[in-house]
Amino acid sequence: MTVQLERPTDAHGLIDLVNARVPGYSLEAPFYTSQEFFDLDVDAIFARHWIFAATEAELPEPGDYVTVEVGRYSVIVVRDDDEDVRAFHNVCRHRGSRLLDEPQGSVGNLVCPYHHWTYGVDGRLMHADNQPATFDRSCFSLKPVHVRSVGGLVFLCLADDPPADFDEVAARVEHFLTPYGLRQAKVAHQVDLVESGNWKLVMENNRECYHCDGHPELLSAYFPLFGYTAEDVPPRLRPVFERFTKAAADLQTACVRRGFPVEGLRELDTRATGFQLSHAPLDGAGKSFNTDGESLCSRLMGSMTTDRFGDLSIHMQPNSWFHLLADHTVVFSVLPLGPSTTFLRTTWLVHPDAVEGVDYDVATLTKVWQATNEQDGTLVARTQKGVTDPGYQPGPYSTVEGDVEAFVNWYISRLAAHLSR
Ligand code: 3BY
Ligand code: FES
Repeated sequence: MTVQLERPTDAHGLIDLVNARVPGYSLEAPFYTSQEFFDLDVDAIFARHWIFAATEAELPEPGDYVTVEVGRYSVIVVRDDDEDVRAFHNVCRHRGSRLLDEPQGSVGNLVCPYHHWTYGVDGRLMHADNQPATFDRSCFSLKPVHVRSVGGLVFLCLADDPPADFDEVAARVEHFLTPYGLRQAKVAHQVDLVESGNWKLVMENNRECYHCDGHPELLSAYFPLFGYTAEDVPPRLRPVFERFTKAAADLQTACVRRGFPVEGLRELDTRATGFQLSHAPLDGAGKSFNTDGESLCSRLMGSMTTDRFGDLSIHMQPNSWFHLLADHTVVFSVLPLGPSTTFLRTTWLVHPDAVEGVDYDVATLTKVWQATNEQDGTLVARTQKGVTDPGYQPGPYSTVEGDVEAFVNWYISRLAAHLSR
């Protein structure tokens, strides 16, 4: 007898809510609060698109690994003996046991704790006890997950057929990353936060500086003009805009002198791998995310030849953003844990020869973004409470929330494409 599997019905009206989305307004509450949308987000967004998972700096030696939890998926990202980065489902090919429990570590081989099937770090099954003569080990390698390093930033894609535009995006972005030497960088510090909000609220909050008054530490170095055009700048920010204009001209000169590209890229909602890249000056001394804009690490990144090279920022859909400075880089990855809980990992990278306590101090290096993350976490938690309240009604975006809207447009278009398959 053949069992006929039915297509799942849309019992919760997800399709209607996606189709009814009003452009220019925040999303209806269920997008942020319901288990059904959480499950859809994992299936349609996180399991289908390229997501930022880790940095190569977290895997300096063969056998070094991190595990990445994405909804029901667990993925092992590991450096193999040829020093390539590989990714595998964290599932034994025998009877399915989870292989690795730790978020990071180092292994010679991957040994299943249950019946000790043993895999190489290239995923090949090397040993399994008590098998019949007909057993073919080559048929039971770990299931691979697509993985790509873009200048030292490691992305994975759980789909069988990943979005094909990633190669083009990777090539365009890598060109900017090369001088920062991220493939050789070292991790100076890493902080994990569990935020009390839906992952989209975390991303939306990152995509605007409308709220940047809430970030006093960040504002000592960061010009709060993200998303503004000259016409949007309110009177209170005019002096800031004047400083910015002068610093931007200096940065352009520094780029031209070094043959560094000066153009920005903004393709946030026009492609499967939505992304944006912009290079902006910093305030004060203009060097780093420090209280006065001064350097935080005396050893510069990669092949940097000036300590004053602004902030090369990259924002990617669905789950990451990056700030590359002359003296360090800070990277952020967002992973959904539940409808109202989200994992935010922040990693600070420095030159591999930078010495802690000599060239940099971890507390000082991380102060601005630790404070900013805490402040953002509070804003996200407040918003989660608000969107869960029956009194919530979607509200309109301001003129300086264009990247929030681009994120939501991208998200809705990806859900719509997934649901119409
Ligand atoms: O980290 C960022 O890129 C964003 C931009 C504006 C607010 N936040 C600082
Ligand atoms: Fe892994 Fe049996 S489930 S060896």
